[in-house]
Amino acid sequence: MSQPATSIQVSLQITKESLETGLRGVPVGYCTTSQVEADKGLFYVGNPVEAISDRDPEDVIYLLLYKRWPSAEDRHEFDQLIKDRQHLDPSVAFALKVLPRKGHPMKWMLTALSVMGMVNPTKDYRRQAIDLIAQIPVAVAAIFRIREGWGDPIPPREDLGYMENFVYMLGIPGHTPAQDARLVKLMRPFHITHLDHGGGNLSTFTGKAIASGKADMYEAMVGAMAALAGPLHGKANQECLEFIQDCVGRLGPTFEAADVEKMLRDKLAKKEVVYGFGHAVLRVEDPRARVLRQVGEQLCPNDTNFKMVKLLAEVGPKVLKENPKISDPHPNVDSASGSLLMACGLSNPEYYTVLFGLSRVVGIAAQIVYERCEARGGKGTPIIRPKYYFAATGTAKGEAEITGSG
Ligand code: NMX
Ligand code: MLT
Repeated sequence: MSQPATSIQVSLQITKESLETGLRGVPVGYCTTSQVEADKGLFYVGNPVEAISDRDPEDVIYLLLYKRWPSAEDRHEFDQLIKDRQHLDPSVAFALKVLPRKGHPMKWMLTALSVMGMVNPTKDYRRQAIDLIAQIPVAVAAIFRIREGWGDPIPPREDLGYMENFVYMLGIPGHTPAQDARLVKLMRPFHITHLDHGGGNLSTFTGKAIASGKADMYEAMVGAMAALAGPLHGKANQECLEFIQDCVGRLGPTFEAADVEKMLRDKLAKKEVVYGFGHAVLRVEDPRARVLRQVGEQLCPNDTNFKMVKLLAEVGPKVLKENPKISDPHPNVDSASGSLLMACGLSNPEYYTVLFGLSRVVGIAAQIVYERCEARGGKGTPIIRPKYYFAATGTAKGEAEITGSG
C-alpha cells in the first residue's frame, strides 16, 4: 500500500486528450480517512475493508473520525456523545410531511439535510460532523416512514447500537423481531462498506469543494448527496437491482450463464450501462462487493435475485472485457447491495441510495473536518478553483487550443 510521502513524483502531461476526462489520475490533496488502491481496493486508515467489515459500525466511524481504534473507554464516551446529540429537531419531520410523495427519496434527503442545517446551533465543522452523524439515522428513518405512509417518525432509543437503532426507528410494518434482526445483520456490514471511499469519489469531492468556500457542513452535505444521487455514482445500487429484477423477470427463476451473458452483450451493444460493474480507480474486483456477497451467503443464499448477483459476478467480467474501452470489467459495491436489501425486507429500491448516503455522510464529514480544520497546519485548504481553457462555441471536440485561462 502506498504511504503518504513528503514528495511525490507525478508525471502529468496536459494534452487536449487528457482534458475533459473527469480529472482522472490528477492528484489534488491528501485524504486522512481512507485510500483506494487500483489493484487492492479500499483501506480505512490503513485497514483493508474486508478485514474490518464485521466490527461494530461505531468502531469504524470512530476510526474514520479520530484515525485510531477506540479503547473501551473511548467507545463508551463516543456512544454517549452520539446519544446526547441524536435528537432531531421537529421541523425536519414537519418539512418532510409536505413533500411530494412521488419525489425521489434522495431529493427528500436533500431537504432533510437542508432543514437540519437551518436549525443547527453551531458553525463549528467538528461539532456539526458529530451532530450530523448522530442525527442522520433518525432523519433517514423519518424519510422512510413519512414517505411510505408507515406513520410518524419513531424516536431513537438510548439503549441500542447505531444500526440496531436505525432498524428499530424504521419500524417496518409487519416485520417480526427475527426479520429486524436479519436486517441489522445486513445493515452493519452494509454501513461499514459504504462509509468512505478515498478523497476523490464524486460526492466526497463535491462536498469538500463546497466547504472550501466556507459553506457549513450541512450546505456541503446537501451538495455531496446531490452528487451521490447520480446513477453512475450512488444511484447505481437502485439501477443495478432493477436490472437484476429485469433479468430474473425475463429469464424466469432458473437461468443459465449463457442467457445472462447474452443479456449483457445485448445491453453493451445498445450502449446501455451495465450497472454494478466498472470503476474509475479500481482495476480488480471491488472488495466491498465480495464482502456483501459473503453476507448474502449467510443471510439469503437461495434468494433468486442473489443467485443472479452471483452469476453476474461470474460471467460479467468476461463479457465486459470484450469491450476494450471499459477499463474495469469487475463488479463494484453496487452489484450486490440492492439484492441483499430487498431480501432482508427493504423492498423499494428507490431508497437504496439514501442508505448509501446514510453511511457516506460519515466519511465526507470526516474529510471536510480535515480539509477545513486540520490541513495546512490548521489553516485549511484554499477555495477550490481549477483552471479551464477557453474553447469557442462550436469548436470541434479536441480542436480547441490550449491557451489562455479561466
Ligand atoms: N457499462 C457500460 N459501459 C461502461 C461501463 C459499464 N459498467 N463501465 C465503463 N463503461 C464505458 C464508459 O461509459 C466509457 O464510455 P465512453 O468512452 O463512451 O464515454 C468507457 O466505458 C470507458 O469508461 P471507464 O474508463 O471504464 O470508466 P469511467 O472511469 O469513465 O467510469 C464508472 C467509471 C463507474 C462511472 C463506469 O464504470 C460505469 O458507468 N459503471 C456502471 C455504473 C456503476 O455501477 N456505477 C457505480 C460506481 C461505484 N459507486 O458506488 O459509485
Ligand atoms: C464510491 O464508493 O464512492 C464509489 O466506488 C465511487 C468512487 O470511488 O469513485
